[in-house]
Amino acid sequence: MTLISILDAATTVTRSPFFNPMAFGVDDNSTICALSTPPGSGGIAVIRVSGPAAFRCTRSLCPFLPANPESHRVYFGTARELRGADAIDDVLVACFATGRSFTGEETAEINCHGSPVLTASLLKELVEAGCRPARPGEFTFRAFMNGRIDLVQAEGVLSLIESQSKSAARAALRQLKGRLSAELSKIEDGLVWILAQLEASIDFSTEGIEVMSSEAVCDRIQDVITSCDRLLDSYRQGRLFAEGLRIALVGRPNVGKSSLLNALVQEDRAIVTAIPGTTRDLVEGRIMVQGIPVTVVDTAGLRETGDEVERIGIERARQALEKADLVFHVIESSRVLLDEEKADIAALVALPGNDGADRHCILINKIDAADGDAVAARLRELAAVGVTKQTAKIFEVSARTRHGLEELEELLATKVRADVSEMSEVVMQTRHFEGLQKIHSCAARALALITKDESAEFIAFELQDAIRAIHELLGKEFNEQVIDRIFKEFCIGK
Ligand SMILES: Nc1nc2c(ncn2[C@@H]2O[C@H](COP(=O)(O)OP(=O)(O)OP(=O)(O)O)[C@@H](O)[C@H]2O)c(=O)[nH]1
Ligand SMILES: [Mg+2]
Repeated sequence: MTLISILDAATTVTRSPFFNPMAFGVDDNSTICALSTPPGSGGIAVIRVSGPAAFRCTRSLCPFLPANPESHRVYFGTARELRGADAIDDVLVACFATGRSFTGEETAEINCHGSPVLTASLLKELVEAGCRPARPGEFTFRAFMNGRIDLVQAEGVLSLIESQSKSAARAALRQLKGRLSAELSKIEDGLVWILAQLEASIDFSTEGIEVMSSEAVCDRIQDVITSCDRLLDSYRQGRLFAEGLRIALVGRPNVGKSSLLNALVQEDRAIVTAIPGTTRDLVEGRIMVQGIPVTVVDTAGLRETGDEVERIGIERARQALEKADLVFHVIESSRVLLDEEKADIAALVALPGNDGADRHCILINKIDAADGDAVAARLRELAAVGVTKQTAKIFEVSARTRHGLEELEELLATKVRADVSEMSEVVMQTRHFEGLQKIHSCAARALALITKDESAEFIAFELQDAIRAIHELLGKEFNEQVIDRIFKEFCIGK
């Protein structure tokens, strides 16, 4: 392999020759239109028109638009029906010239009053004028196809629309602005540089010239691995930004789970009674902790039961326990722990690593109605099955007096606290995480091969694989299934 061929294989933008844009709904000359604001009534609504005939089609119903509208200018006038010229609404039309819009195409945005009747009329007239209704995500898809954004940025658009918190929105906006793409490109540059060194060392080796010491090459591969590690580490935070934290309150009937939910979210979400078995279904409440949404899930009390409804509720409780990022096992301070209660807690808390003490906490509730001896007795019962304040997080709380809740909130704050600085990129999508894992393992294998003094071709093979993974992430390498999956998640009008 020559230097050029190695670099070519690594850096050429590979669009599958079989790629058929039609399969994605791109009949390239069409002009598309859609409502870009949520359907329903509102102050204003925005209809987006994009494609080569965007201005002409819009002018058909907005005759006040000049023949050659200025880019980034807003025109005001009355939109009228094509046939009959009846007035539909007074509108503002913002015009964006080819190459200067989000999609990269000629674009008009019609701002009308936010009534479903008006938007339906305007869209009908636009179709009559020659537009076709846009498919979900098609504006963003066109931006991607026209090279305005890469695939990672397109996913940033989706994350931004879906973000549930300020932190998620901030991270998504950075992704949309290309910060994560830039990080990936930097990794790619590093890999391409290493490939070039490898090739040069093959070419010059017969002449006894060492182009670059293998230590220097190793250092550069190590840099790539470190960058991947940093991004992979940010994924936990990214998931938190995107989805928030889920906490499940579980335990025997009547221990005060519903009361704790209500106390934590400071709202009467769940029914509380002195009758064991009150809660049947999952009841959720939501709070924001340091800008991250935290969902607290109250569950049915765990016990043997012949009641069909309760049995299903308990099954759901077990599923909620599995899915939660954090589990609060609630026990009562003045009641002797049941054997099965102790066994359940001990089995979960003793799980190794993240799934053990990190994920499971014990709340000794109703502390207001208990004396110190009772609490000490509960702690002894827990210690007898290996659960102590050294091996697990144990909190003494009262849903009634709010005793200990501040400590719980502090625990949540530590869980969600950004361990990444404001300025670093955060990986939020599973696709990116998996891609980075692949790049990481290719680089690690390349490093191992260099250390073993293996042939440069083998090393180059691993590095090319890593570069291909970056291309797939950015959408430079066309993977129809991936692209199809991404854009399917979008709503119409985006
Ligand atoms: N003194 C005291 N009583 C409490 C406290 N928390 C809950 N209770 C009482 O305990 C009883 C049961 O409370 P719930 O919150 O319904 O208990 P639960 O665990 O949701 O019960 P199930 O839904 O049946 O599983 C009610 O009478 C509550 O008023 C507390 O911190 N202190
Ligand atoms: Mg309950």
